[in-house]
Amino acid sequence: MATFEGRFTDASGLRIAIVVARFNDLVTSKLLSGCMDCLHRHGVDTRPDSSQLDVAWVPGSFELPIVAQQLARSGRYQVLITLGAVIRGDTPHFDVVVAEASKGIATVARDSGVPVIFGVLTTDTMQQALERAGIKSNLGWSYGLQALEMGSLIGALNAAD
Ligand code: INI
Repeated sequence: MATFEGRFTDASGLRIAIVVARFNDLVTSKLLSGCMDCLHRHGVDTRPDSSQLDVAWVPGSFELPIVAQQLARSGRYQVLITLGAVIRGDTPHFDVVVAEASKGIATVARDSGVPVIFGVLTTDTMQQALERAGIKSNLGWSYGLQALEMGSLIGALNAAD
């Protein structure tokens, strides 16, 4: 019997890309800093000249999948993280953006075999989003952990093939 699990240590072999939406930047920039803090504390080189970590900015969550797709196809990364914040407010646009972002991100992961962490907050209000991006907890930290786990897990599965 083989048991496969991801690791949270020895992240030196992982190359990671983060795709961040500028829309609701007040929230997404906090998710990004929480995520980078987590990666840094687990041994990932997060310095500006790092060859282990790249960051790409897109206009909104709707654009996350196309950029994630290009990064996944490049073959340079073992795991991708997408960060966005879609806030319902009064707009029906919410449902369209959330549906396209979530379907698109899942499709990129399945088609490429590169795990893509879904770090898109979907909330009714800005207050709820901020609570998840630093006021109470910072889910960016969790997305960083999930990236380490999935990147190393898929690596272990590939090595066993
Ligand atoms: N993009 C978001 O990331 N969050 C939102 O809450 C949002 N709302 O509400 O409209 C949003 N819209 C922009 C969208 O993601 C695209 O960038 C835009 O439609 C251009 O394609």
